[in-house]
Amino acid sequence: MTAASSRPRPATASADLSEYFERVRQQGMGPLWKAMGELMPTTPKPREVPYQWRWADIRDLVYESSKVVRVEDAVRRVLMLLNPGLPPEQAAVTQTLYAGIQIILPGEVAPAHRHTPNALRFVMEGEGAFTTVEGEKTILRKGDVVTTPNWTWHDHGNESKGPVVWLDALDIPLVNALSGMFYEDYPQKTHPVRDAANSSQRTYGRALRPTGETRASNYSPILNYTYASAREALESMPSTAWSPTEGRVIEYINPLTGGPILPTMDAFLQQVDPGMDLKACRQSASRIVMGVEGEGTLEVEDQRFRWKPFDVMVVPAWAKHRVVPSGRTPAILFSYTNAPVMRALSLYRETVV
Ligand code: GTQ
Repeated sequence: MTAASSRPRPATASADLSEYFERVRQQGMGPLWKAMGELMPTTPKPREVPYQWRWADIRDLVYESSKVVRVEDAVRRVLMLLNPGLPPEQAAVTQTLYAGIQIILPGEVAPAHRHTPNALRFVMEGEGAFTTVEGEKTILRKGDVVTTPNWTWHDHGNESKGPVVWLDALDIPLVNALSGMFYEDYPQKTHPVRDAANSSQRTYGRALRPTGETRASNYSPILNYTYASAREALESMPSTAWSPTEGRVIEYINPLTGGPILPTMDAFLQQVDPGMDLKACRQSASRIVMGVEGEGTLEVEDQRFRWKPFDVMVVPAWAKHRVVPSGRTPAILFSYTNAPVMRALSLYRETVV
């Protein structure tokens, strides 16, 4: 007997292991060697796909929702933007992010509740709705960005004469992936207004803060970042501060830390002037982009999304992308990403392509 013949026979590629794999599977196990390539690709392979929802289509269906369901029954009258690459029950626009379009009619109140997901809102249409968060009320104007951090009471209402529509950006799929979801209804329809309207904007939104303030929470103390101030910052940004990949871009920051507006999501307003020729890049964060003014093309890998105001688009994690403006006025875009989470876990990378 040779030494070689006493060793177990090595499995060859051609050996039929299906009966073995079946017994492995029945015992709740699996062979890593069959899964390795899928589990550990050399670069991120997200399941979300590049996608575009056109405002013209969103708008019709969202307005129709206000006829088919009452806000008291819906709690939030929202159409979710569901990425076709992901299971619809995850409510996911990317693997970690959520996007929805909410409509609130004159006289309506979306009842008070709180939950562990963080939320950001970008007002798309109408003027004069309000959001109250932890006792501070703010009146919403087009383009305003409003924060609703983890576990803060919030209700929305509309005391104006017309419908108001906004984008809801939340981290629902991330929170559910981590089994961190908690939710509570407030016992009344609205919760009490304690502070003066927009007090947080006036206190913290001017490079000032209360003396002795030592709080540095991981979310911004500012409830409403007005569109007028964000647009002004873009317009006045010195050219030395422009980005080769994004043009003029400002981040909505937490003034207490200089960091992102919320611990799980950052948010940006971008201006790409006519003729700006940007470089494409990849980022390991996934990004939701919404056109706000002007028009252009968002290139994502080999797709070209021609966009108009309030179209919503998905840039999957690590997808090569860039904005190409068209027309004679600047292209303005709002976007949000999951980069704060990626950075906190040392998973964030970016590269110019
Ligand atoms: O306005 O509180 O789109 O709780 C999804 C969940 C909006 C909200 C959404 C929410 C809200």
